[in-house]
Amino acid sequence: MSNVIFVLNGPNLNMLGKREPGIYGGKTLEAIGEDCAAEAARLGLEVDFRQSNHEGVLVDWIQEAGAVAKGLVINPGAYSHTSIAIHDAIRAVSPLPVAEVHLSNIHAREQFRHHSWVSAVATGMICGFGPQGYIMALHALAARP
Ligand code: CA2
Repeated sequence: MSNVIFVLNGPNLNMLGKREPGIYGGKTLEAIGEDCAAEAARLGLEVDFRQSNHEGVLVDWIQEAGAVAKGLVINPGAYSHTSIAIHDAIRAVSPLPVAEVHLSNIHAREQFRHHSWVSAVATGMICGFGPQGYIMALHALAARP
């Protein structure tokens, strides 16, 4: 069994730490990736940490995760609220464990962020804890058989 966890990040998350620190905090996505790699090593895992602004690329990577990974952490960004393609891709890699992560508490924000098409097909969802959510997600996946 693979010990690789794919950590996928959707649109605009490459801007983290560069704009809107009031909502998303001051940490860059690169720093979050480094923290994930360090925590994964402590858990005996490896992370493959990626970001794309393109829905189809994320679909390709979800399919790749289904073929090679132990689990998937995904922050689908705004595609959470719109993408049936990402919903279908996650469904198609079942029973791969999938942790959906959002930095912000999407339920405490605008109405249009309250619904995620990903949540119904994810194993579980963590939101509102900032970058710590990624670490929590790694622990959740590491604890699965
Ligand atoms: O809270 C999250 O992690 C989100 O997935 C972030 C998405 C947003 O559309 C979701 O509703 C919730 C947006 C990511 C955009 O990140 C930026 C970072 C800095 C500057 C501008 C955008």
